[in-house]
Amino acid sequence: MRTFRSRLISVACGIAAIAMSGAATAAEKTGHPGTIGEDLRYRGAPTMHQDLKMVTSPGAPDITQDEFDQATKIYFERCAGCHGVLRKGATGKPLTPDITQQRGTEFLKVLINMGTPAGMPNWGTSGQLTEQQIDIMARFLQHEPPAPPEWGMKEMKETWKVVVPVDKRPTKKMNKYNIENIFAVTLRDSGEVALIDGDTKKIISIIPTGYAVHISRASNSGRYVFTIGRDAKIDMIDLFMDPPQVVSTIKIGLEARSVETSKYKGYEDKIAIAGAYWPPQYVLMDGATLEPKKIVSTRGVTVDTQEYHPEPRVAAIVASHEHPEFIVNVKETGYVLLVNYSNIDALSVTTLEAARFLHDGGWDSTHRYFMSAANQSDKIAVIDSKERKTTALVPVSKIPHPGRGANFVDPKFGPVWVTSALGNENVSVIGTDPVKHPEHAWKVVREMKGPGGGSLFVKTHPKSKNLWVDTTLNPDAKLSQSIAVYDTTNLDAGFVSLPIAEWADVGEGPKRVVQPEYNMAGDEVWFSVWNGKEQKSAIVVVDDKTRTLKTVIKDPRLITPTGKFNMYNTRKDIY
Ligand code: DHE
Repeated sequence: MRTFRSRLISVACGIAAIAMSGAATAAEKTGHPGTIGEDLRYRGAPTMHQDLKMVTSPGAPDITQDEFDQATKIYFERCAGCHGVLRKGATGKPLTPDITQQRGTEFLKVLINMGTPAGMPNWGTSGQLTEQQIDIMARFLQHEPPAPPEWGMKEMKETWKVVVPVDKRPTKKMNKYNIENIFAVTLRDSGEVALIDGDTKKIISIIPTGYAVHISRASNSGRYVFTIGRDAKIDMIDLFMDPPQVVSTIKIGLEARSVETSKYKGYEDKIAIAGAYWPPQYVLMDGATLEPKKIVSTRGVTVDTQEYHPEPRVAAIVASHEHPEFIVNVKETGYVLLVNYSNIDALSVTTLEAARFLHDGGWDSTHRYFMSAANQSDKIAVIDSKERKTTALVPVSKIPHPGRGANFVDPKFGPVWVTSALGNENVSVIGTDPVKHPEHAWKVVREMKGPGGGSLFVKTHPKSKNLWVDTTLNPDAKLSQSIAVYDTTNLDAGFVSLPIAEWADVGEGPKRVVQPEYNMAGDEVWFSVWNGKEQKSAIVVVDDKTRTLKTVIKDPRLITPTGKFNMYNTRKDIY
């Protein structure tokens, strides 16, 4: 069984091992110029190497089927997150045969073994790949990259299953739970979601889902939860049932991260959408059954250099409140798409220019402006969902990572939205009120010192004066195991750190503290203490007013909890 450490090594293109060794925090230690350890640790590895067909190319050295299988596994686990599935290059350099054949086997072997200051990690000398594996990789890279299979309507239909038809579902809530205050908690490494009753803190049920569910979103009605696995499997859970259970499921590709349902007046829950990393596409589905209706490819040219990109992945998706539209971040091309679902058979898509690589984001407090992180451009794109335009590209400090961000009223600058960052310690506060505070709108009005880089998520609540900032991926265990909290009415005072992992008292392990999430009332905030698969994890619930420990949710079934989604707050876009 894989340990937490080995999993982290693979998700970080392998090189993260260097950063995990303790002191290594800086770019120079990662061997990837411009890429810091915190970022590398976060880069994911596609999981789909098993679906690849062997390709051999003229001019390339021989490779056997067995070597090809080994090489694709290594490539997808360790390299694809940076160099791309099709090796066209992303954070890493392109590795296509026109380049690699010119270099030749011996050159590539040295490169892979030793690494270079120009960007190649030292796979051999760091002990991560054997001499034999390096030889295989050097030969493999001179062949055309094997493309994973496409996933069209036929494949979707074959995996689509309505477990409980709409007319067989209950017409009213059959259980005793306050479903608005249920938390859907990702159990990352067990391929499940835990539904936890926010009132009693008891686990309602553990639901098998896709692999490593990335996010859960609540339907507009609040009745359904949609989860999407890394393996692109969506499960639609009916919270009216007793116990809640999956009523429809579908696999929309081979890799995915985002799912959402329609929220515009008159179209509530009529349409669902999911975005895939592979194939690069999104799909519109029936909101009640997940029946796939329309698949749209995102392959196209980049916003800046205007070059064709073969695999622009679909990142965050939100449902517009201003038009019958989904707002879709396309990562590698740097465009934001406004996908109008009012007539699926004559789909109209507005393409807005933003910047590369679009990743996560969320609404400002009015739910008109979508604030979206272009993480390799160090910018926040402000998308006006009403006027359908890019309002601003706000420069922020290195590698912003807001999750959905956090909104509050700054005593000096009025309504603001906040992001923390993977790449540096700053917490950037951006003015969001162009009407009453036009001089501050779409500008960083405060750059607050945070505890350190490696932050993934921030959170507050309209009823709270606290702004919570995690530092999940910071190599210093003291930081990755604690949370920083600011008083939004006195930001100049700086932050206070709370030892969340210590409060969890779960024993050994990395115990990374990740993703603050409020309950429905906004008076308590939940943190995952994300430990190794074989170690004890927990959820720590903190009283928001007193910032003291309220309770620790512990259960052997809580395996590697990461994202938590309170049904009410997720449904109403409260953060
Ligand atoms: Fe995430 C949100 C992609 C790694 C936990 N993550 C998102 C979103 C995207 C994304 C596109 C926004 C979805 C939306 O709003 O529609 N995440 C990726 C990656 O590509 C990456 C870097 C590597 C990978 O292979 O997945 C990655 N993410 C992670 C993790 O390692 C985390 C910490 C643990 C895990 O479960 O894998 C993680 N990501 C999350 C969470 C959210 C998220 C909890 C939602 C936060 C929220 O409050 O909305």
